[in-house]
Amino acid sequence: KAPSTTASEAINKIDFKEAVIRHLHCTLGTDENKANNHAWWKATCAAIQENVLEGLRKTQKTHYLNDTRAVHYFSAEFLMGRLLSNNMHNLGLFDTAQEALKELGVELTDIMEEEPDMALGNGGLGRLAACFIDSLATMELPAIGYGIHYEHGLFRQEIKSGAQIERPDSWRDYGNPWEICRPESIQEVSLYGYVETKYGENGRIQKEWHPGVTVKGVPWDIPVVGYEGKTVNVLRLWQSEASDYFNWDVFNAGGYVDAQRENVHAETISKVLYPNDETEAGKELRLVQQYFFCSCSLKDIIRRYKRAHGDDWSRFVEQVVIQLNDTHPAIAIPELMRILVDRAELDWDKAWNICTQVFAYTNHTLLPEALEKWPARMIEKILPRHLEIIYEINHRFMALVDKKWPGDNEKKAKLSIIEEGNEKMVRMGNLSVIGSFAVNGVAEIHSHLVKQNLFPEFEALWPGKITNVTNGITPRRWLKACNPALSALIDKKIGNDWPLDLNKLEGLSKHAENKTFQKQFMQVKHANKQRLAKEIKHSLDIDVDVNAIFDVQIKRLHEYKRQHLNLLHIMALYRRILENPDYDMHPRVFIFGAKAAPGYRLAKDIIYAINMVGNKINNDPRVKNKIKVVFMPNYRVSLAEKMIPASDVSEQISTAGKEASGTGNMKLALNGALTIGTLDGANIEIAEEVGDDNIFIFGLTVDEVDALKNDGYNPLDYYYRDAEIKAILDWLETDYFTPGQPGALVSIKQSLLDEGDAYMVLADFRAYSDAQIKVDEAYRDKTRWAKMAIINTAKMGKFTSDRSIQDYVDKIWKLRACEVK
Ligand code: 26Q
Repeated sequence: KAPSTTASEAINKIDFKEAVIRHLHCTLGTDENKANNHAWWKATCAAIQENVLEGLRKTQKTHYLNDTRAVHYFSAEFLMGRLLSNNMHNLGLFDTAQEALKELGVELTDIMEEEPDMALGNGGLGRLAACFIDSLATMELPAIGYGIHYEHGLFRQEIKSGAQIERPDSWRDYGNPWEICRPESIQEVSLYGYVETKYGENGRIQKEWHPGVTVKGVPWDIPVVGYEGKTVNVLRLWQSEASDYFNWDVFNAGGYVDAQRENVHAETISKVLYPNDETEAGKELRLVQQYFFCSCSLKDIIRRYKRAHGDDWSRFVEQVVIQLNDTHPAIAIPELMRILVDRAELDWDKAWNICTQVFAYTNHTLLPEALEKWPARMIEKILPRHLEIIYEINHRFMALVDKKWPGDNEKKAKLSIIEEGNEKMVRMGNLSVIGSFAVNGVAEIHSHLVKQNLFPEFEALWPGKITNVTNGITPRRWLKACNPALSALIDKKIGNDWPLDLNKLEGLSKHAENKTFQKQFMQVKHANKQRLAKEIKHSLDIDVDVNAIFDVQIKRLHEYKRQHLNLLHIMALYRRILENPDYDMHPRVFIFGAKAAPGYRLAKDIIYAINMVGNKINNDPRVKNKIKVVFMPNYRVSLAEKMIPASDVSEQISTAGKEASGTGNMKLALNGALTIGTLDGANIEIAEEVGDDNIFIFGLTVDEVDALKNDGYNPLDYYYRDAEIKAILDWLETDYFTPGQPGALVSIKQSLLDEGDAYMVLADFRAYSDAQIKVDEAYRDKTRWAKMAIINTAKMGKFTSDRSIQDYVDKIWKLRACEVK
């Protein structure tokens, strides 16, 4: 009989066991007999980290010696999730570790559950940043992620009597085994104060900012391991601390204790991640956060550049490209100008030339309420010199606009960084476009709409500057690590190099009609569903039928994403069953995961409604378990990793034109879920890949949404003309789902009827319901469904984040890979 492990693996296993035990003893001060799962987890991380750090040292040395050009990914959010499983997979140590621990009597999958998620992001944008740095390391591209070391990540969600409660997230309470503090690279950041105008000896006007406050930025490095472990890049996150010395100029000059100083304590800056999703908040601390990490990061980049090139700025743009993840880091543009003009004493044009060759900007939204604007007065108070610089940038830009469109004040008003009005506002989107050499949207249709609707004047002024880079997801985390059974099946069928070349999955297509393969594929799905069913039973005490369709909608809660459209359809099914006990449908489990921004009333009402309607349906014997509704609390990366492999149906039902891309749609399809969705964001490109027969597309298109809006959309038309819609909405007004509390769910009805149904839920309802009937029919045909599911997995090659990164490299970054030996 062949040995189960090769000789080198056996040695690795012994070494690994030795390392884990050593860390139990020497790092954690415990031993094999006393250690609990948490200690085993930490010791295992420490053993893995030894390998990670070796790769990090080699990578940094190689990049330094080769003086490589690098991309600097600026993002207020990095939604990393858990790192142990990912790092083990990328180092090729997963099996070794699993076997080693087994021999020590420890189950790896159990101890992995000890790791808290690094939830330093809200949703799609933050997770995209995490997938991108995984791909950058995998593709051996010199890159560094820059962000904020939040003490508290996105709030933990609890559900009490159906309603969302927010609790603080404390991911570092028991220490983070992956991060390394780098006190040698601390930076100082200034805030508040005033600007003094001086006249230099050559008559040149000099501006000197006398800050009111100085704070320290302490960098924490998280190693980012590429697949196969060659390149290890870093994610550098800044933590704020009180400075050792204050700048007392304001006090001395004004003779009074500046009130601002009380406003922002140094330590508060990196205390908590703002939980807003797609709504602009305008909070002072948020702007301070943005400036804080941008300023630290720029100084860090410049320090590294100067180490190699001294004061010669001429090669800066060859070495440095900075990608702005939405407008959250846009303040980096005037900050770099300040450093170049006020500190390095470059003349304006030279400085501006550098700036506009360094920055590139990714747009993630078209929603007007989500476009960042800051009151000029607020910027003036926090960053007085930066406001002057913004005005100067704008002044010169307006002159350029006047050259192109002489005397056209309408054009100027639209293109200006400053929005005039009751309160002057600084438009961060306009600043980002003007200060960058490239602008991109995140899916074809989104980029098209950025050009056509959001920035048409910029498109006319600078044709070609706005481009598309369709989003992607890392297949290492979102297939290999989260779905080991499917990965093993795929390995067996087409070989194991697909994680690096996802187009290889296409090789599964030719087996899509093979009965044996179909059976194996669906057996994996079934086993994943059993695991999720257990989790549902454990956390919510709801029994779900594993033979039912697992229909999943997981994403932040927002009206445009239309979780309430899903809910209205569930109510329709319920009503049909009550009216006709023999109503013919395959049993279905509707599973939701969603956090609502704490201040978003209607979003919270929708969560409450899902829970109350679900509770009623789940406990109504007349339903005979044909429908179950499950709201999984505290949706997060590690929960997504359990839900996605167990999904049959992927709900991607945003109003056309509103979802920039979506990335959950890609993760679900990759794991063999079929999409029911609108022609929005990346759904369109998914449909192109899988073909119309393998996706359930419904609803208004972008053009039809626009046309209906222009014709004067009236939701009451749908209410009065569709008896089912009327019955459901009226139902919400009763106390049927909220006994003793009539009207508790009425805000949903109001938003749809009285407030105009801005997201056209009622207009799409019937088409959605019809599409759901098609889903039901398809599922009943086992062979057909298996084939469709396989084709979905097979056709997802395009959506690897490696492809997205290659697009950025080719179109924008002009980077070269650097092999690390
Ligand atoms: C704004 C102001 C104040 C505080 C917070 C914010 C804030 C924070 C996060 C605004 C927006 C976000 C996140 C946006 C986001 O996740 N957008 C999503 O980005 C994905 C990646 O490109 C897309 O796939 C989604 O379509 C898009 O909604």
